[in-house]
Amino acid sequence: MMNEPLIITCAIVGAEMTRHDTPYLPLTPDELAQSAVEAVEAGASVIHLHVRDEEGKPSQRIDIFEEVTEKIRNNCDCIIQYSTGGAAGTPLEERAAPLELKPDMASLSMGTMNFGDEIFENSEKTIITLASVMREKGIIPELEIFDLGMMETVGRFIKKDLLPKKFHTQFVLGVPGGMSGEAGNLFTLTERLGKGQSWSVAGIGRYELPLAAHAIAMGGHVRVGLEDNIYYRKGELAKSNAQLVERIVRIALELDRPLANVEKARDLLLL
Ligand code: KMH
Ligand code: ZN
Repeated sequence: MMNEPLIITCAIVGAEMTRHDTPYLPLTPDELAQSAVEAVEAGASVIHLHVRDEEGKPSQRIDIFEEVTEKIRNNCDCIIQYSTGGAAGTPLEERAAPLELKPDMASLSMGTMNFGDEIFENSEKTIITLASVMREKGIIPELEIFDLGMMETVGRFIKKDLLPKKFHTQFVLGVPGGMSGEAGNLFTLTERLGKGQSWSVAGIGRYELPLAAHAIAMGGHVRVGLEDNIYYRKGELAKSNAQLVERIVRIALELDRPLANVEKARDLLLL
């Protein structure tokens, strides 16, 4: 719906970026929590969370997820969505580990793909294992779609009752190995969705801003953040996650999309 409140998800760190790429990347539990809280204060209602270990490396350690979650919860209300993607190559048991903490939501990638020069493995067994742990623990999955074929997998899995009939999708476009972030690809993907399914788009790198603008105009939702894009504009690094969220808020308000507060976002995402 064109005037439906806009859910902004902020992907605050991811697994790929380093301090060599940008000095503004939050890494420690305190930095991650502060960056999440700032993003929520700027207008985000969902935090897509990866964490890093003491060396700044991507990690799926439960204790770090727990610490960051507690620090975020102590300072703001938001939907916390754990990554089960981890970094390319993270073993399945590690990817699933933080689900023990029963976050509100978790990401669920819907197929194997090249991810730059690595392989992001999401075999049927991997997807089914993660989906069934989420179902068992009452965690809402966000279906991460990087390529058109992954939409077909969603359909097949729903038929087999491996996924809920009503679901929320994140189209992640622009990963080398997946669909690129041209607007036409977003149109193609959204046409495949049935009525009433909610969707959001995360454009990687230079695709982040134009895809966000398209999604706002089309009635979808938006993900931004340093996981996906470290630049505010060409040649100028974003100084924070909040700065990226603030721009989306300004565009949304100009396009008459009110912002979803956390309660509304919970409602829309069926939490
Ligand atoms: N880091 C990527 C290999 C997710 O969070 O679920 C996978 C990813 C997806 O970021
Ligand atoms: Zn992620």
